[in-house]
Amino acid sequence: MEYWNPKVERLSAEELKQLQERKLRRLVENAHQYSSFYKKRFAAAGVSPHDIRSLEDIQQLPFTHKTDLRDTYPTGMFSVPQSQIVRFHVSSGTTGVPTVVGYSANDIDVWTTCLARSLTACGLGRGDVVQVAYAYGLFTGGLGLHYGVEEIGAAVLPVGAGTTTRQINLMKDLGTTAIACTPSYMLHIGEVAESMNIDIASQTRLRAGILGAEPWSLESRTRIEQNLGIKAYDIYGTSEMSGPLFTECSAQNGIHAWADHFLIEIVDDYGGPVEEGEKGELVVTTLSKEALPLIRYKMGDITSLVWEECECGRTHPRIMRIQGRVDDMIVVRGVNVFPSQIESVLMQIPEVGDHFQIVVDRAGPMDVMAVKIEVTESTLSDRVGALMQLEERVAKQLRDVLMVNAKVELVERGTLPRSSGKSQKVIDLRQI
Ligand code: DLL
Repeated sequence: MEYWNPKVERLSAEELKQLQERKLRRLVENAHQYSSFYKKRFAAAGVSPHDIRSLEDIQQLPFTHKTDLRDTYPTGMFSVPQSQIVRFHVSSGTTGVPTVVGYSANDIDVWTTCLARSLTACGLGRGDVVQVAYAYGLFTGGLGLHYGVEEIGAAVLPVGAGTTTRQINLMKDLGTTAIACTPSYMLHIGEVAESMNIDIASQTRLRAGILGAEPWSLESRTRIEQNLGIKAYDIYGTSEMSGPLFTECSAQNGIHAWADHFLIEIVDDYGGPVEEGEKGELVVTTLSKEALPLIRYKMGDITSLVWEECECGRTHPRIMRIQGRVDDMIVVRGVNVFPSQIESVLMQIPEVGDHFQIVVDRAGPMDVMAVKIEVTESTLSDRVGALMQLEERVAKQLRDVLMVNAKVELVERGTLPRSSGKSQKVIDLRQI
């Protein structure tokens, strides 16, 4: 079993918690001293740095949110002078004001170290060729992974997002052994390779996918692994935390969250702690970030956390597969529906292709939900009766899980939009 830093990756839970406690106290003192934003926040909540002695005391601190970053756009939450900033990343701002993340030189080092540990846990190292197919630029995926791959001494192939045919040719010609991209783009690369008569499993050296930046189900993972003959590792991170940071290890049973740099809490709808292993919202406190420290930042992602030692020997807590976002939830006729539930059902049905889209609209006072699914040409050329049976079967399986009716529409493979980045699975026409 290979580790990047065996000593740190195998500290006991007790040692890690002590380290977190020390770093938390320092973080809160610094934030109070150097950040006018946090100083005001602490005052409004009636809490002073002296109140924070133990890890449990974190519950006295107020939460922070994406809206805080937007309200203080562009750099109002930064805690260091401009002269210490060595890089910016900026979110796309599709839902309003963009969020700007600044990095000190040390922030970049910590980010790269975390990724070096993670990529090593995915079995990568010297001799590997890692194709980075996340977008380079303001998005954190491309540059983040780029430096992580260089750190472990592997060769980086910085293709960036898109140019799918070229991705496949380069993968073949340069002997790519791992690719980093979104799971939906991985599926798309698979289908384009097929149309080029290239069998990724037998005609390339690809053996690992470092896939994340969007929710994906275990069933999608199985499809990707079987179709492409690779191991598909989940990678998690957000621009506010730095970018992509944590991955699964060879056990593929949860994402190792490096606890010496990040303190993760899972909270319920009311902000209270949940029991270990219970589902809730992920809340992050950055223990090492200098330029933009986050204290109890509500990430919006739904998951659970376990502290048990992993079979790989790493002791840091694991974030279990992200189930969706609190703001992803669609309410259809009063019933809460998560796109990830739909994906899970669809990906278990062999006739259903890899791409689907959920369209929610209003018919008079009623919400209606349609699920468009791609099927192969050979399925579409089946008898009308057989097609109707398939639609009914899918609709029934969806209803059993969602408790609400969905109209199922079969469409030809290649009809639904493809993305080289995060895919948009839900179109909610009620909001337009
Ligand atoms: O997506 C950073 C990243 C780049 C992660 C490359 C992984 C790989 P943001 O654009 O800020 O940052 O989006 C962060 O994406 O809050 C989740 O909702 C979602 N997300 C990221 N990774 C996963 C994952 C990057 N493995 C938001 N599973 C997060 C599910 C994920 N959702």
